[in-house]
Amino acid sequence: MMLAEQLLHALAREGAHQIFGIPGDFALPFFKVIEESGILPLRTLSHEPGVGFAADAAGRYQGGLGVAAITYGAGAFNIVNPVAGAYAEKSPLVVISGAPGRRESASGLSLHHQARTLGSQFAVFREITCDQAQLDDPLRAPADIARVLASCKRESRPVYIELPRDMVTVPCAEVPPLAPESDDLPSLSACVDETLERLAAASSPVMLVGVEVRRFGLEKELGELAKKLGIPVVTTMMGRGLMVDTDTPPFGTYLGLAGDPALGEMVEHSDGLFMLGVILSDTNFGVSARAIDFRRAILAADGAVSMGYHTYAGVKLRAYVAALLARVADKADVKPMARPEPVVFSRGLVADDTALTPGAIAAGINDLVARHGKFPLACDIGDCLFTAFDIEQTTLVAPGYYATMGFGVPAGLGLQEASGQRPIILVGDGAFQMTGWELGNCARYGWDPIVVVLNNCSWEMLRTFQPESKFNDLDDWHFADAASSLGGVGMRVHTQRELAEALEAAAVQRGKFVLIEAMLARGALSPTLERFVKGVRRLTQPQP
Ligand code: TPW
Ligand code: MG
Repeated sequence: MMLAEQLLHALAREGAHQIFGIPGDFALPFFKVIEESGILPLRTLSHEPGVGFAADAAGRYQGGLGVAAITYGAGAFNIVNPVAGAYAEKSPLVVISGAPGRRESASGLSLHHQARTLGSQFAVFREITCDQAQLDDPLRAPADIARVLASCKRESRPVYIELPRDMVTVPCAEVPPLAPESDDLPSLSACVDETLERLAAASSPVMLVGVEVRRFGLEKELGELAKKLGIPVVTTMMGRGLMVDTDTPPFGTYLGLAGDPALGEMVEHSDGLFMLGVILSDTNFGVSARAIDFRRAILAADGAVSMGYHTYAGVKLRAYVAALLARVADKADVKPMARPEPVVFSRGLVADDTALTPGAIAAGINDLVARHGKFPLACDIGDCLFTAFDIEQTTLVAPGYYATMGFGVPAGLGLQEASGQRPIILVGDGAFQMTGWELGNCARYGWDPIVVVLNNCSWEMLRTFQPESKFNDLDDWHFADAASSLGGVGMRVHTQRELAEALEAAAVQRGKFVLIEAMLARGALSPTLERFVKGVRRLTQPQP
């Protein structure tokens, strides 16, 4: 079998379900094999950032592997930002770049798409991926592929594979099975003992879950663990959408001053904060009303568990959770914890001529969900992300930490491809200007997302920080008018009545994307962004 086929079989075996890509001459031979072998379906998009975001979202959703295939230089450098985001947010993304063949590389000529040296690209990707391989030797390739895919899954971070175009069809042996993860058993057992002691001693433990829980496929297990321990579950901002389909759905999302006050209090006053797969980022903890004392908390993330002043190194989340579950099984003396009131979401959008606000959009979507069931959500950065916290918890992909614009639309396409479910995409006008065009690819693949563009003709989030700058004013692009030429349906709405009607029309219109351009006044912020801005001001302004 040829090298490219072995690579594709290994990807499929390790949890990839499709490849997003854009070819180029250095990648054409590989794309030919992708298409003709049929091992994994190929979904081409229009711009490499879209490819990266869609593949990232598919990997995030599936908890398997997202795959992005691009060409050397121009294609690869275009995908740097999404790969950096996947690194920061721990998304298992495999980047496969075409490259010049060995003879061309040795010709002494500068090759097209070459930046500085032929190795510049490899050096750039070394910085933003957790493992790399150059498949320039068919004898070494199987072991290199196995190592890189194992790293991707173990660390849940992107990896980089460079495939010279003359290596695609060379004969190559099968990629060996990935080595099983080794767990340091003595320390695991001590770690589990101490965890359970600390939780038992706490009077108000809270389980706070973050992105690694989905990446390592542990939502069901943690639901079970929470039930057995009788501990309430809350997600971080980035973990929003986790565990919604378990028996113990989270009570809500911890957003500090920007979120539900009762929930914030519960997390900040907990004497047994049990954090699983949580990234200690400013977006997760930056606007706390009261500094969380992390030394009194337990943090399991990044392949280690820390509590108090010490760390159990080499304790992987999956092994840790499994060991906890096994140990708690024979502990019948856990007392059920008092549970906070669930967060109430606004519903019942009044269909009248009131001008739209982000809060009304959330209410309209909650009504839609009540009538038609849940939709997975893909979100961009901007007030659309804060609006998502006023929508009932559902699967969510969003750049909650790295905060790159342009994620929402292509991520929504990746989410539909991976989940088979129709998503709702929430995106601001500024972000839509970046990657909204990718909707033109929906028709080809039968994707039909409902896209709500929050159009305030503004980089509004930036305006909240610096109101005096006129450069935050954007023009009115009338996005709904472009929908039909991209193969979809567009509706521009100004009032609550028009929004309610448009959402209902979108729900019954299947087979085409529906773009609802929701016109908002500048300064009309979501309740969560309003609280967030106040919270940031409170924390950054000197106290009198
Ligand atoms: C790739 C910086 C963060 S939020 C924002 C900018 C420019 C404005 C977003 O405008 P939009 O949404 O989409 O209309 P809204 O609700 O604020 O009006 N470049 C990239 N990523 C980021 N985060 C920025 C710039 C930014
Ligand atoms: Mg805007």
